[in-house]
Amino acid sequence: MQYQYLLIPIVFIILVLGARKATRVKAATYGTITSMTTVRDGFAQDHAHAAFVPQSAPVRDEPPAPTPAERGAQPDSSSVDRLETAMSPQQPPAETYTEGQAQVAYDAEALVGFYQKMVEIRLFEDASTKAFRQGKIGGYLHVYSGQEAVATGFINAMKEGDITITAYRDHAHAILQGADPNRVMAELYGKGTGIVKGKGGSMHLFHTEGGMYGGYGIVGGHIPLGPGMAYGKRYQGSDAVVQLYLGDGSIHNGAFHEAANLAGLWGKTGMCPTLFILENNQYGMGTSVERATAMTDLGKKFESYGIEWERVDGMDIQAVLAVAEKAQERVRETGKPYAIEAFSYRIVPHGAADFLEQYRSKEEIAKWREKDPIPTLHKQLIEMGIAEDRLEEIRANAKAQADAAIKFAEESPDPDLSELLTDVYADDTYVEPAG
Ligand SMILES: Cc1ncc(C[n+]2csc(CCOP(=O)(O)OP(=O)(O)O)c2C)c(N)n1
Ligand SMILES: [Mg+2]
Repeated sequence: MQYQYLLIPIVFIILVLGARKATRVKAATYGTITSMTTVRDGFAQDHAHAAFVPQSAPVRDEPPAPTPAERGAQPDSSSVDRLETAMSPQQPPAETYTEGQAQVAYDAEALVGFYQKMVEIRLFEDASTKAFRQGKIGGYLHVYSGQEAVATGFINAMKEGDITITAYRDHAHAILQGADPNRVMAELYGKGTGIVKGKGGSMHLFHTEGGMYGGYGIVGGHIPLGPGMAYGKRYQGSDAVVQLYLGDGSIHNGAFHEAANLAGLWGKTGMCPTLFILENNQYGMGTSVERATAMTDLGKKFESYGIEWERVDGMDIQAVLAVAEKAQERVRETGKPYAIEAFSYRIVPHGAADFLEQYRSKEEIAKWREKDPIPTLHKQLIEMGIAEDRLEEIRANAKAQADAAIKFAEESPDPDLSELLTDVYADDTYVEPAG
């Protein structure tokens, strides 16, 4: 009978162990969704999925593939293979534009200009990341480091009246389209001098004077706006082209499929001049392309909507420049949508608040860093005979520009309180609240 007293501690231990397990599953589930997780990415994913598996799931004959949790902390090894395949010589090299009269030839001087743009963006991003980590920038911050060649190459192909629209990794697009870096930085700081008066922050930049129509934080949410604007422009008799940037993570969103379907359809009558620029940087937060879709050839998804596409090495500015020029003019001429899958990589974590990257290996990051578009172009320019000193001066000027932007942002005033109720409705429809 004296054993009955042992029951109390035994029951207590069972309850504690059970509660600990439940907490881990719950934390892991939320971890996948928010990325604010201390649990391993793979562990989080498994439990998030497990939470939605119906109880009556059919029994499979074949043994299931090992889950990321079973693989331990090792990242998906196929991510390194993917890099090899994507960049292998079998990939069709980007063509040089030779159609019609327009020959795109980038001599060393022109390339120095593109080098300067990319360095300015990189150092702006470095400065903003530092300020974010010092707690000076609120909200959230996603930088474009590693992907500079994509926007630099495509925005170069724009003509007066053309438009871009992108997601939240948008600082480069605004600067490349002529926004003042000081005012872009002030926007990140939420200051009244920011390009949208401190009301948008990092993810919602707008610079319509240069044709930049956002800056959107909801993944996939901006995609339908692209074909809509393109249709609107053609309807008004304009020959403008809309560049619609989207990430590999957003292509699985329903909004993409509805928008691509309409774009293909409207394109049949030449009414949808949209250039889809799929920035395939291999990951949507911590989820690799392999773990997001069974059909990983992302460009092919456009085919189901009658949209032609091609792939470019998005780490190679010269390749992007050539493809962009050709694609932009093709879309302008035909009024039909066209898609480019730009294979690229962010050499930094998803957001400036992220430090631990358990979903990709150091080896993989190191391999992609070898493809970093800035040192790559630097090397090419030296080989073309550009003096090292000149490139160093460009770097020093870009650093000074980024430092000046930080100073401007820090010295700028907060938005005036009177701005609280402005820009909520279009001015001509605004009605004073009663009373
Ligand atoms: C509708 C929606 N779902 C989830 C998120 C959280 N989220 C923010 S970024 C991101 C990944 C998107 O990846 P991708 O489109 O590849 O863009 P990248 O960050 O690689 O530039 C997710 C899931 C969100 N912002 N909006
Ligand atoms: Mg991505």
